[in-house]
Amino acid sequence: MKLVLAIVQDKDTRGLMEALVAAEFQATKLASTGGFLREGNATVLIGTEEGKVDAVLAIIQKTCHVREQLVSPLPPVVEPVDSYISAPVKVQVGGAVVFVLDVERMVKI
Ligand code: 2BA
Repeated sequence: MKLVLAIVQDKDTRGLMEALVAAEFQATKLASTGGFLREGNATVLIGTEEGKVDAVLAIIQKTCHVREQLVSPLPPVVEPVDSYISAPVKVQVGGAVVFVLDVERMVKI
């Protein structure tokens, strides 16, 4: 058995969860926060058989989109804050960051 752990943007979570349930996968959504943007995202856990991992990845790819986001860099420590004009920079976020893990044992109690 495998555990697919997908970090997705909030905007894509609903579509992803609906598509997973429609394809009869079991999934759990956890609220999470990205370390770089410090914004809410979602971590979706999907436990499934090894042979179905590619189907899960295909659903994630179909429902999670790449977006550009503007970030304002923090002012450097050495310069006075009022002399620093920060230009927002663009970063690309998503579609999804996915980890596929081996599951040693799954138990429902
Ligand atoms: P964040 O950490 O908020 O990162 C959002 C986006 O900012 C990233 O998109 C990436 O394009 C950019 N970014 C991150 N760190 C950066 C840096 N030091 N310099 C410049 N740009 C940077 P994604 O790569 O699509 O990642 C989306 C979210 O997935 C991340 O949100 C984080 O929550 C998670 N993530 C990504 N890689 C991870 C990893 N290796 N381990 C755990 N979580 C990860």
